[in-house]
Amino acid sequence: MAERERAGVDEDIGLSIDRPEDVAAGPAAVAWAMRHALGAMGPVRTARTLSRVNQVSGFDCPGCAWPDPEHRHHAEFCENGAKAVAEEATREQVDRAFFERHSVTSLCEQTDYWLGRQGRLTEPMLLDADATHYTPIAWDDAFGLIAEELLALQSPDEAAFYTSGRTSNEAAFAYQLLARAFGTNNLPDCSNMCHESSGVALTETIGIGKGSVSLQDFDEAELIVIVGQNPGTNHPRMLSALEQAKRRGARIVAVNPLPEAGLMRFRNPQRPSGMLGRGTPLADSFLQIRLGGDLALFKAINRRLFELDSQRGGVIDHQFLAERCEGAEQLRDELADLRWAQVLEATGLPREQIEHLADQIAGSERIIVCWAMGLTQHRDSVASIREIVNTLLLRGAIGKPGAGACPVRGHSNVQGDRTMGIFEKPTDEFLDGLGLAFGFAPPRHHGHDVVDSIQAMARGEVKAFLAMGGNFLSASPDTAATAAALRRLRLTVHVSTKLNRSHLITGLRALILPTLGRTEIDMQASGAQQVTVEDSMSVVHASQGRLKPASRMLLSEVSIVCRLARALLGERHQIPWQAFENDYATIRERIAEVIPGFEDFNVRIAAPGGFVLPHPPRDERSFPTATGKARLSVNPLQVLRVPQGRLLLQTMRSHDQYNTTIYGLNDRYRGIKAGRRVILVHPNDLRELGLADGDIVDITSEWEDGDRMVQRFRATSYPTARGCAAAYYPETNPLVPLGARAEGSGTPASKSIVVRLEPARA
Ligand SMILES: Nc1nc2c(c(=O)[nH]1)N[C@H]1C(S)=C(S)[C@@H](COP(=O)(O)OP(=O)(O)OC[C@H]3O[C@@H](n4cnc5c(=O)[nH]c(N)nc54)[C@H](O)[C@@H]3O)O[C@H]1N2
Ligand SMILES: Nc1nc2c(c(=O)[nH]1)N[C@H]1C(S)=C(S)[C@@H](COP(=O)(O)OP(=O)(O)OC[C@H]3O[C@@H](n4cnc5c(=O)[nH]c(N)nc54)[C@H](O)[C@@H]3O)O[C@H]1N2
Ligand SMILES: [Mo]
Repeated sequence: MAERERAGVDEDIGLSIDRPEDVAAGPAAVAWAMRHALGAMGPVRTARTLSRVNQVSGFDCPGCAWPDPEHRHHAEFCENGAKAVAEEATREQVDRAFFERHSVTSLCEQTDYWLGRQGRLTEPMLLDADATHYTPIAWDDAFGLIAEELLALQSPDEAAFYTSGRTSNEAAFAYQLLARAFGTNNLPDCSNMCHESSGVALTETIGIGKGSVSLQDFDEAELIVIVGQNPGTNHPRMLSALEQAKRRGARIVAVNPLPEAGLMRFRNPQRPSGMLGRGTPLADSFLQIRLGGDLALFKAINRRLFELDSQRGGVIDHQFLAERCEGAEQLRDELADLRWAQVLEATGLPREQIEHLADQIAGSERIIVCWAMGLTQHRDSVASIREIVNTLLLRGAIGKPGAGACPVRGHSNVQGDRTMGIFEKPTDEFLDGLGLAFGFAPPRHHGHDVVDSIQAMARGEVKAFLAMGGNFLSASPDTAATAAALRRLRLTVHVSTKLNRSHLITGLRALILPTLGRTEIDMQASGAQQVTVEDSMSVVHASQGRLKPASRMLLSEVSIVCRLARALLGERHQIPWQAFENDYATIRERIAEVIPGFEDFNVRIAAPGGFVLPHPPRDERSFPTATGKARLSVNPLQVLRVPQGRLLLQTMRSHDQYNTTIYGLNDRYRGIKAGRRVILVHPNDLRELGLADGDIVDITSEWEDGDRMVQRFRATSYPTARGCAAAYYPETNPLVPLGARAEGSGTPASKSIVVRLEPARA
């Protein structure tokens, strides 16, 4: 056991591969959820916790951003939600004695799985310059130290303030206010690595960077196309919505290089019949596309929509295009030049399959297209998403019931954090509002996103790094380059619930500031506090923790921000930090003042289920672009060519992880047990490369600035698309070059990395 948990050596001890499953959820999922929960929390805490997930008076599940249905089941959570809750509500503790026992160097030897299992952080800790161990520090001393370091910088832009997507609206609003009052827009966030491409593409085309559907639309859709998403693992509650849609007669199409179990069949654990039988088949058709082939696919579909329309009419919504959109003629002209040879090369799909999907789209009035990381983390992500918007606009499938664009977000409040101003490129409107409300002049020049921050650290231009949650080192691309950049800093600060690798690869001095999780009671001067979050469908609702905090020394995220602000800014601004900390309703009052759509915020979150933010395309088919029209766009196709003997690698999640948090070593639906160092390759590709299933290989990525390598992965024969491989993140992040980014959004292209495989060196 001890051997397996050491970094890099878990690959061949106990690792086993079975046939992938073709059905998701069902009784096994419930059993797994309970096993995780009981193991971490014990029976009483398990019952108390799981009965509160996503209930009207409980806390928002920290798992994913899928919305809550209006009619909630008694247990409105899923296997992976239960794991997320258990991870936070665990009774294990990482206290001062733990840090006395383990030096930072010895902790570096441990796997992410081991680090996560050690339990909750309990008190503030300092790693001083040249120290070997973290030692306790009082809260006020910690804030004093950060203030001293930040005030010693030559410019506020020498600091960067990262945010992960679990942070509540209240904490996020206060945090961006702190950064801007200090004087910088360096607010990189996990969105930069996640749905940034969606935000950019949607803002350019429909004028707002958020999805246009609500959960009710799933009840009315005729056709649901799921592109680049693995909901069985990452958004399990979405399967219930899909199953319901399916029973009503909706057709579901999956576009994915992998035959993911959750897309194929589903057994609903919340219905008695779901515990028996083979489950409901979900996808009616499965297009096993090559990595990065989606732009070509949707271009071909759009071309066919124009062709069908000229043949028989009634396919293109001409009235909608004439009244509300622009750019349709240019699109038609450009698509006329599209060559099938290129489309087939890029997608690897048979022409009939593409035409069949186009025909389904042409024949359905109410169409939803859903997507996630399979679409956003490629060089041409923004172009691909714009092309999907073209499809929807051509069919008039936006701003009407049962239709629209559905980027399914990841972190439970990643969308809300952006709404609150966690953004390195704020609009002038937002800054005007902020300046007016708080009587200061916010900085106007744009800040660094994630990759820009790393590059600025490497150049010595950013010297201090603060993180509100997350695991910046392990989530970012190019692990070695990111580690080297972080090590150059004067100070790294992490507000965290659990230990992770970012606490170990630090600047000259480092602080860990432990915080309350969403499940816990947040008691302040005015009483127990609520916070709010926004889901993937723009619904804002309250969340209130019910568990006793893991330690008496924890502060809430809001308290940490407010106390740091007072230490850092003193009387420089008239921002009522003390009042904010005492009563979060006062923060919501100011949010209502600054951010459109939050009028009467405190009143409206009292309503069960919360309220929906305005979304002009969804609500009234109006498009807040510069011209007031929705924009069809021309997106040139440049097929990504993979040299002979190389594969295109995607880095993805297993069923037993939450981003960089590893819950366990199994990926049940894909048949992988007791190990994560695997690379999934098509059997014919393995053969052509002269490799066999079970061979241990080193993986090398090839990029213009040189090679990068990770060692000792088990080559595994798997039914993925030809020429494409898959392996888990974060183990393979060292392969993703900092320079490999999506055009237009800057998102790391972590799902299309050119690699070669070689038998592992002994
Ligand atoms: N349990 C659990 N839940 C989570 C998370 C977690 O780690 N664990 N993470 C959360 C977060 S932050 C996010 S962003 C979401 C992520 O949710 P997903 O996007 O579902 O996550 P990934 O595992 O990255 O899966 C990407 C999917 O896209 C497919 N894909 C990859 N490349 C392509 C391509 O080029 N074209 C097409 N059509 N498909 C492609 C892959 O085969 C895979 O099925 O989940 C959230 N929910
Ligand atoms: N190669 C590759 N890289 C990727 C991706 C990929 O698919 N492939 N996906 C990208 C995506 S989509 C995302 S969103 C990022 C994720 O990037 P991050 O959001 O930075 O990473 P997480 O692993 O979600 O962060 C986990 C840590 O958050 C802390 N935490 C948990 N809950 C709380 C809380 O309530 N408050 C606070 N303050 N801290 C908390 C814990 O200490 C835990 O260790 O990774 C990106 N990186
Ligand atoms: Mo994400």
